[in-house]
Amino acid sequence: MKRFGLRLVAHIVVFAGPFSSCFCAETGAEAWLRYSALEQQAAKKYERLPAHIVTLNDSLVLKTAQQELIRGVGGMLGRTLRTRVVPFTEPAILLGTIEQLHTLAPVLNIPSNIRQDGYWLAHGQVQGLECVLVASLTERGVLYGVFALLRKIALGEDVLALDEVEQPSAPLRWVNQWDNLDGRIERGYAGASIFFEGGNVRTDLTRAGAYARLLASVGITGCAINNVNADPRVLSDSFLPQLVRVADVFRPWGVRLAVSVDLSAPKTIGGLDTFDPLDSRVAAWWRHKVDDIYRQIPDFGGFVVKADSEGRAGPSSYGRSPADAANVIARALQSHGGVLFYRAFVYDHHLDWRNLKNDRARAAYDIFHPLDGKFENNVVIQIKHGPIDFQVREPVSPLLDGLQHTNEAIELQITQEYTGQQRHLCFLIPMWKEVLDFDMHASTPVKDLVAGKVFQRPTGGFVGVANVGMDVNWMAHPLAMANLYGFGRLAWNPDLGANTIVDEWTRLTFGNDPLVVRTISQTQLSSWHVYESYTGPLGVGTLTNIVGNHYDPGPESSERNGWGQWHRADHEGIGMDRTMATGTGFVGQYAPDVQKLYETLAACPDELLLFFHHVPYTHLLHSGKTVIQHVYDAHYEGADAVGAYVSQWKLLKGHVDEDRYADVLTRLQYQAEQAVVWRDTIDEWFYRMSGIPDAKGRVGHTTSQHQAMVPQVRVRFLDANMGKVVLKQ
Ligand code: GCW
Repeated sequence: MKRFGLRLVAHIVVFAGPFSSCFCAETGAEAWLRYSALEQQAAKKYERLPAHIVTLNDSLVLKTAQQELIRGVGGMLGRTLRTRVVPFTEPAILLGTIEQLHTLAPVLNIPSNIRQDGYWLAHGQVQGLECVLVASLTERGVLYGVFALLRKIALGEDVLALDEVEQPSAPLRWVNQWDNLDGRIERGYAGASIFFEGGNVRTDLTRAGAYARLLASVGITGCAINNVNADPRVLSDSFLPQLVRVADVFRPWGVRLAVSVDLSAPKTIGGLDTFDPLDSRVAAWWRHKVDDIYRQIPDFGGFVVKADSEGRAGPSSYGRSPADAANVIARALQSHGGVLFYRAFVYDHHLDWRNLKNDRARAAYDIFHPLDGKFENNVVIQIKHGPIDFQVREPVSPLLDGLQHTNEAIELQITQEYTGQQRHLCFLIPMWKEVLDFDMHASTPVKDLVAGKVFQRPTGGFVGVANVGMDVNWMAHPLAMANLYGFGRLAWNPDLGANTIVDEWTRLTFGNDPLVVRTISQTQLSSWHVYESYTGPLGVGTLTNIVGNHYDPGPESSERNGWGQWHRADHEGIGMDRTMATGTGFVGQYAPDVQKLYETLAACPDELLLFFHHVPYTHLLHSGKTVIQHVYDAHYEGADAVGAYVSQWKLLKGHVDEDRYADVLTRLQYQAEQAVVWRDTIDEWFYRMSGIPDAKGRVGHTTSQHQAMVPQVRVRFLDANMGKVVLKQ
C-alpha cells in the first residue's frame, strides 16, 4: 500500500514537470558544480541580485573567482553578469581582499575576526550603491566565498541580506592521490590517473585543472599527486618541468601542488652513496633539490613521506629516527614555506602472529609518541584515523592524542579500499564524524586536536586519500562522490552534520526534488552501517581478503601471516585481546577515561568488542544477543537492507536523468547480490568455526551455492610494491 502511494506521488511529479529541467542526460563530470537552471519560482528570489561584478584586482585567483561566478549565475539564473571596474555606477557583486575593500569603502564595518582563508559574505553600501560583498584576507578565500555564494543560490538560500563570516577549522586541508607514474592508481577504482601516463605527466591536463576546481569548491588547498609508495624519479631534474605543468593548472584554483617522495632519493637518483638523514651531503642534496623546485614552482606545497613502512626505505637503515628523516627534508622546505607530511603509518609487516602480545595497532604510538617535540615546526605527522588501516570500524588512533609538541593531520580514506571499492555504496561521513567528535580526554575531541587548537600548534589539519581517476564522473560510482564532497566540507567545518552534508550534496548533484533528496539522503546515511553489518561487524575488521584484493570475503586471509590484521578466531571464540590486564596493552595508549571505556567487557561498546577483547561466541552483548547470533542476524539484516536500496531506488525512475538512474540501479543490484555472497560466506564460516547453529535456522541451509562472483561492474586491482597478490580482471 505504502509503495503504491509513493509511485502515485512519483507520477504526479513527473506530469507536473517542475523538475524536468534536470532530466537531460548527465555524466556526473560536473559533480556538485552543475549549476543547473533553477525553476522559475526559485529563480525569482534572486531578481535583485546585482547584474554587475567588480573584481578589486586582476590576480589569477580573483579572475577565476569572477569567471566562476559568471558561469554559476549564468547556469542557474540564466543571466550574464557584466564585469565592471572601480569606479562603478551600478550595484555590483564585489570580490576582493579585506584590505582592498577597506581602501574602497573605509566606512564599511568589516568584521575583524576573519582568519586564514575564511571569508565574509555580506551586503553593504559601497560608494552609495547597494552591493553584495565577498571578501577575505587571501584571494583564495575570496574564491571560497564565491563558491559558497553559488552553493547558497543552488540551495535556494537568501544571498541578498547576508552578513556571515565562515572560517576553516584548520589551516591544512589536503588530498593525496596514490597515482603511479605509469598511470595506474594504487587503490584507485575509477580509471587511470588524471596526472600521469606511460611514465610521464599527461600531455592533456584538462582533467587535472577540473579536479583543482572541484577541490577548491570545498576549500581544499593542497594536493599531493603521486603514490606515497613513491617513485624516486618524481624528483629527478628531467621530471621537474612536468611538475611545473601540473602546478600551472592548479594555480588558478589556489591549490598547491605537492609530491610524495622516497627517502632514498639522494642515493637512487642523487648519485650519493647514502641517504642517511644525518649525513651533511644528504642534507645539502635535499636543500638543492628543494631550492630548484621553488625556483620553478614558487607556490609549491611540500612533500609527503612514507618511510620504513611496507617495504619502503627509511631512516631505520641507518639507525636513525623518523624525526631525523623528517627534519632533514623539512629544513630544506622551511624558508620557502613548504610543509613536510610524515606518515605515521610505520609498522612491521613481518610480525610473528604466534606471539599473542604482538599488535600492529600499537605501532604508530609506540614509534611516534616518544619523538613528540623533536620535529621541526613545518613537519606534520599524518595519522590514519584508526590504528590499523581504514577498516570499516576501528577505534580512533591513540596517537591523535599522543602528540602535544608536534603538528598533526588526520588521514581519512575517501577511496573505498576496505569499504566496497566504489562498487558498494558506503557513505563515510558518519564514520568520520564519529572519529572527529570522539573525546580523547576531558572534552578534547579529535577535530580540535588535529586543527592544532588544543596544544596551540602552528598548523595541522586534514588529509583525504581521494584517488579520483579518468572515469568521467571521477569516482566511478555516482553516489561515491558524496565522500569527496563530504571530506572537503568536514575539513572546512567538522561541526557540520552528516545529514546536512548529504542533503547539500544530493541537491547540488541531483536537484531539489523532495523524493530524490529524501531517498538518496536516507540511503547514503544508512550505508556505512549496512556495509559494516554484512562484512565485518563488532569491530572484528573487514573479514575481507587482506592478502588479495581487499574486496571479497576472505576471513582466513588475515591469520597466520605477519600483516597483523588478526581477529584470532578459533573454535571457542574470536577477537584480539588488546587489554592492559591480559592482552597486548594497546588500551594503555589512551588517556585514562578512554582506557575505562575499552578495558573491560562491561564498558566496551558492542561495535568495538572484538577489536579489544577475545570472547567466546556465546558471550552476551549489551544488546542482549550472543556474539554468534549477532553475527548471523547482522549479515541477514545487512543483505536485506541492500535489497531494499534497490526497490527504493526504482521509485526514482523518471525523477533523475536516465543515465545516472540506470547506472546507480545496476550498481545497487550488483551490491545486493554481493551482499548475499558476503552474508553466506561469513555466516557459514562462523558456523563452521563455532559449531553453533543459527537460532533462526537460516545459516547452513542456504539453497544457493554462493561464491565470490566475478564482479559485473568494472574492477581494477592494483597493488604495486607490496608483494601482496595482485588480481587482474
Ligand atoms: O593499506 C595499505 C594499502 C596500500 C597503501 C598503504 C598506505 C599506498 O593497502 O595500498 O599503500 O595502506 O597507506 O601506505
